[in-house]
Amino acid sequence: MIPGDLGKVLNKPSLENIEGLGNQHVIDQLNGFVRLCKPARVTVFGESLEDVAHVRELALERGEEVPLKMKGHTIHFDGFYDLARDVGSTKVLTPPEMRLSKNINTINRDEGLNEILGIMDGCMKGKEMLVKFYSLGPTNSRFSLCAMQVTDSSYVAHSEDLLYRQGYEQFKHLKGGKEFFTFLHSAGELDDRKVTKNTISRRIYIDVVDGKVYSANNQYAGNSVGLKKLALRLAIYKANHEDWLSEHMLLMGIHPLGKKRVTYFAGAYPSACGKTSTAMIPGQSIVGDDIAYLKEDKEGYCRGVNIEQGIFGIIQDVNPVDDPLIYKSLTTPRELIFSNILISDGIPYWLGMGRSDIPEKGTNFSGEWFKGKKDKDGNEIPFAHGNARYTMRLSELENVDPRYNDPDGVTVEGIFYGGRDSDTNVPIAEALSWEHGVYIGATLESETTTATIGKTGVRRQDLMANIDFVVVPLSTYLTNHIKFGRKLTHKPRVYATNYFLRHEGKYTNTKVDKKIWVLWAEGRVNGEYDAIKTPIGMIPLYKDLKQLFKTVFKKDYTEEEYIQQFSIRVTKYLEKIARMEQFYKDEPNMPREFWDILNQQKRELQELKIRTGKDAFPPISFV
Ligand code: OXD
Ligand code: MN
Repeated sequence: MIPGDLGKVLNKPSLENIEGLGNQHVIDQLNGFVRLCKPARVTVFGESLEDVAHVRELALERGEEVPLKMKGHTIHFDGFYDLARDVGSTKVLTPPEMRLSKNINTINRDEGLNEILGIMDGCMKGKEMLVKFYSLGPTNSRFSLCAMQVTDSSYVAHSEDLLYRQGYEQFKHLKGGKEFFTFLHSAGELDDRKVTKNTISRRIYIDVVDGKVYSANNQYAGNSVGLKKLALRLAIYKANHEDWLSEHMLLMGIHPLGKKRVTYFAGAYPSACGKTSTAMIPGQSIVGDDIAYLKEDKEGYCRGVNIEQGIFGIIQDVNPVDDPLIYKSLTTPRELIFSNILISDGIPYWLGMGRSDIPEKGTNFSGEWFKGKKDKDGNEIPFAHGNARYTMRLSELENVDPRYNDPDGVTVEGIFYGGRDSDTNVPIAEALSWEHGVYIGATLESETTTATIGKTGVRRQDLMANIDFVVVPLSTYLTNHIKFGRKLTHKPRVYATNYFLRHEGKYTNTKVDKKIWVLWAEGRVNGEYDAIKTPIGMIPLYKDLKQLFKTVFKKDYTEEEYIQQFSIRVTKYLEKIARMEQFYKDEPNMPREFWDILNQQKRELQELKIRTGKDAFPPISFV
């Protein structure tokens, strides 16, 4: 018998599940949520196959997802004003004594709680509250954390069943303890299309003190799915108060041609800047494409786990040439959810899919769509959205790494940092030290994309591709990074990558060239290539890239291409340094190493410029 309001709205299996957990903290929280949200009933799920199948059935029954022609495929629409992460409405609840950096969105904790509890009061009237338990990371692993999701959206619960490992049994291992994260979500009032009506009251409030996130009036997974970007924020807070890293990073195995070894890399790229496509480079294996926890092991190596077991991927440009493996998975029967693309006759169509027979009408994120349909500002609505997505399990992919579920994770020997940078960074450069690697991450910049609400193409600072998620002062976060690497006896090498460099408006590389840069980095980690030392890092020798292009793509890589791509754009780097000085100048307690490296790089680049009067230097100048 469960006392309180919860007891009145549970059916028998739910009662058994809640009693089976033996966790009074869970019961207390749920009692509070029931009082607040006032659902008509509450279903508490275990982790049996029937329970998992039931969530998907609910999503179909309620029309939150609609089946497509292909077996297992469904479509979900988020609504016209709910198509990306809403950074503006996402705030950290800060008690009076807590100071965060000025670029982090905050709200006084009492005020914020008052507001969100007001918004969520009665938000589930007449609806069913779903309660699910997950593991962030492989189960039975020292990396992993427990998470409870409470939501009225069966789409959210279904997405989480695809993206995360079930954690009901793991919750039992807490033995009644309160070491878990909680996510309370409500899609709010829905219209006939099952999309959220009151996006104006969309709020995502993060209570780092209490390990809880409240998310209301939204469905787009970056705002609604607690275990994704909401848990990333809570984990960053936790990691920075302990001694590990919670990062917006892929994990992948790199397999050099003709050799038996595999070397694991992590990589941070802002949303829609090549993270998934790096993890999916043909011939390599994917451990994860979005979020990793990194910890030191007993031998002083860095080990990483993917906290997810699925992909919530951007579908634009997934086509047989650029992303053959994902394309195959999206066009064959399996359980997957499409969102915000065009559906016509039960068939999905998305931007850049490589088909020329796109229908002139169908259903998309704007409702019934026809070619030429305009939004209220008179702009033509494309047939699919640029941030449209697919959600599926990693196990559906042919190239999933055999260790993706390993509770000990993989040994991370290299880290990539890359942004959407049209004019400064070379395609790949190796950091001169761990501290320089942290500097590279700290100075990552990128142009905004459709993954967040707002104008696209605006250059902004995005340290470690994590700027939207860092909920501790930036200086604390960077100091934690420096300390983390310092204590490792086997430090990963760090690489700056740039897939977006342009010359006279045109990209200097093709999309597939990233394979060469990652193979070069893998070779460096294994002592195979020499490199040229420059003030911004170690860059490849022409002969090694020429040979890699030849063996991998049977392509002649010319010296002109090399010089164009790997010249050090001194003036541009100096401009970037000035932007960084501006960005970090008011940040108290920055690690001394950051300013030392910045000043040294600035001195060396200025000297070069003054001595020669040139804007850019070909690699040969540094030999
Ligand atoms: C994502 C994001 O969806 O970072 O992964 O926005
Ligand atoms: Mn992401």
